[in-house]
Formats: sequence, C-alpha cells, structure tokens
Amino acid sequence: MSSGTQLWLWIGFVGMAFGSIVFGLKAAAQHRKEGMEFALVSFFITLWAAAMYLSMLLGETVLFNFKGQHTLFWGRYLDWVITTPLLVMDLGIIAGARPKLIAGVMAADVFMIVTGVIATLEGSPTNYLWYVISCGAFLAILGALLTEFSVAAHRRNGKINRLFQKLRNTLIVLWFCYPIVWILGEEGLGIVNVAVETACYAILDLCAKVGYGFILTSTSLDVLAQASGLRQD
Ligand code: RET
Repeated sequence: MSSGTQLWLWIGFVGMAFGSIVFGLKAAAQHRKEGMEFALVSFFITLWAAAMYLSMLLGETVLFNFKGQHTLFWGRYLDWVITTPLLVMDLGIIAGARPKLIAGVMAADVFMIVTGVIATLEGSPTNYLWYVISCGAFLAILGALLTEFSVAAHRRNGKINRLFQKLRNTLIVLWFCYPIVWILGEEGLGIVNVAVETACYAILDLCAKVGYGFILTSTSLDVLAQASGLRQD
C-alpha cells in the first residue's frame, strides 16, 4: 500500500485509540451512575474501530491486487457493520423511541452495510444494483430518524430534544458523505484513488465516532441519565 494510504490508516488508528482511552476513562469515572452507558458504548465503538484500523495497517483485513486492479480494505466494513448500528442505537435511546423500532432501524443499518459489501466485491455493472439497494436502506434509516425518532424526541424535555437534534444532524451530514466517497472511489467510478479514499474515510470515521462521542459524552450526566431512561421526560 502507498505511504499516503498508510499514513491515513495510522491517523485513523491513533485517533480511534485516543477516543477509546478518553471514553473509557469517562465511563470509569461515571462508574455505576445512570447515564454512564453512553460513554461505555462510545468506548466500545472507538475500541472496535481502532482494532479494525490496526488490522488494515497490518494487512490482515486487506485484499491486495483485488481483481488485479486495486487494494480493497474490507476491514472497514467489519468496523461499520458492528459500530454503525450502535451509533443509531444511541440516537434511538436519546429520542426515547420504541425499542422495537430502534432494533428495526439497527437491522436496516446492518442490511445497508452487508449489501454495501456485496456491491464492493461485485464487478460492474451489477455492483451498481447492490449500491442502489444499499442506498435504499440508507434512505429508510434517514427516514426513520427524521420522522419516528424526531417525533419521539420532541415529546421529551427541551434539553434532551436539543441533544437529539444536534446528534441527528451531525449524523446525517457525515453519513451522507460515505456513499459519495464510495461511488467516486475504486469500487465505483474510480475517479479518486485508494489513498484519497482512505483519507476521506479516516476523517469521516473520526468525526462520526470520536466527534459524535464527544458531543454525546460532554453533555451533563444529569441529562444523559434522563435520556437513558424510557421515561417521557
Ligand atoms: C456504502 C456503499 C453502498 C451504499 C451506501 C454506503 C453507506 C455507508 C455508510 C457508512 C457509515 C459509516 C460510519 C462509520 C463510522 O465510523 C456501504 C459506503 C449507502 C452510511 C458512520
């Protein structure tokens, strides 16, 4: 892999490791207090991502010369399939949405990533079919966040609702970039090379996990404790 690609994988790894240490310390400091589970989930999300970045750096979750053309980092899908449903779960809990609905949206998220993997492994033009299927799931997720989740959050108190909206908007803006990077990258139209793609994903991943986790865990524990319950307060 090129030195540029390697550098960005390092940035991803160090950033995620840093995030997991900060969130881990925060979770330990909030030990046994209601609302600490958000720090714990953020810890696990960044820990998992750090492990996947490490595995890509070491070449273990990488297909070199995929189809004789480019390097394919499948470790990132192993990251996303576990961590993106958890990011959605955080949002659903804060919204106070029904548990079954939250589980449904998490399942749609897994479907989105798995069909995205199929699109990545498939050659042209069938890859675009799977890309469109994955985008359909993505739109369904966004639909749920903007309707059911938002309506549920609106019923909660002003502070929780504001936190929900901040996280929801951050999530939507960042997540929208992923299918764009994919289609521009080697898996799609091949307009940008693997190094640029790796840089884009590293920046997006750090914002979507560490940045999102910071917004979440820097909220007062009082608000997080209320948000973690299903009470309509
Ligand atoms: C793919 C390609 C197929 C179409 C779509 C995609 C969406 C991916 C998303 C990923 C989000 C990742 C996050 C990672 C955090 O670290 C699989 C790229 C719709 C939305 C938030």
